[in-house]
Amino acid sequence: MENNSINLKKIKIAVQKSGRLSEPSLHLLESCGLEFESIGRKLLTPTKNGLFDLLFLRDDDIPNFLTMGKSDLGIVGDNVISEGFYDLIDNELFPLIELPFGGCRLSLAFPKKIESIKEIEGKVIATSYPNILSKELAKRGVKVNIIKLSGGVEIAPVLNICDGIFDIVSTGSTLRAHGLVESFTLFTSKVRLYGTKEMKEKSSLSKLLLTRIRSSLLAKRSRYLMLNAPVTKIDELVSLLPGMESPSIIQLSTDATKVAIHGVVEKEVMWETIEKLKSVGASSILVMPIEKVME
Ligand code: PRT
Ligand code: ZN
Repeated sequence: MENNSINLKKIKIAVQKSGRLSEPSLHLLESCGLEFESIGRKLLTPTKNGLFDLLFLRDDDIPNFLTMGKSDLGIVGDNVISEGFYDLIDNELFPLIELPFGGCRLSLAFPKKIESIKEIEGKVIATSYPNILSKELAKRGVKVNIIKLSGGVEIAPVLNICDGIFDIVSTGSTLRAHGLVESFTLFTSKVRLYGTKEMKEKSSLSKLLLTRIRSSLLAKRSRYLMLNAPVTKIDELVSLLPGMESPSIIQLSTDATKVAIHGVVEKEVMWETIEKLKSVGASSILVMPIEKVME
């Protein structure tokens, strides 16, 4: 993104300084053409084009910087936003784009499997997420005694501090290592680009950046497919390639009974789509990554 427009107001983007979200957040911004010195990571680093400042923060502080107007955009998990800033969602803090990393769930876990959530009534639960826990249990009509811990939650049952815990789970290996069984998932968290009201209402630079981010995510989750096909099967094959705009049909120089079809398919359904294409008569199928989608 070049700074060739003098009317663009500089945007501050907050990313986690060091942790699970740091690298994927920076990769995402780099894939949108933002260049910056990440080595050393000063708290505030301007991008080379001078259009953006990156703020490197603890993830828990990102929402505060947004609400104080010290940052315009921030990459953070729903768990952090919902725990500390629930009332500000869609009011001062706007979820703008869901990102494909850092997703997790918040679950109740106990030394033994518990079958019905009603069985946990009155139990003592340790967690770093007391607000999410009480809100989610209230929805389910269950009351527990909550102990707030800021870390090391999974060892609390062994130390007889509590009956069970409510914590982030990703693969489940941390729970297993501490002899705990995941019993109920109460909250699913996605990492998102959150923004202030001004960003939501699309200042011209944020509009540009948001479009770049969406395009970059689309390119990452898509593949470009090239295949040969009998002329008689064009309609059927095209209907299997719904990605982006309509696929291109190209005449072959040596065989009038066949055409080449080029189209875009989502990575997730690619293998399934290829099998369907083959069964309808596609041949010489090539799959290529997409560097960028320019919109
Ligand atoms: O220093 P700072 O405050 O910035 O970092 P942090 O230590 O608070 O956060 P960090 O880097 O651990 O995580 C940042 C964000 O990543 C979280 O707020 C979540 O939105 C998201 N996320 C995704 C996770 C996990 N997956 C995750 N597995 N955050 C933490 N965990 C921990 C969890 O607490 C537990 O200890 O990993 C363990 C469980 O993992 P599994 O794979 O063993 O189940
Ligand atoms: Zn944190």
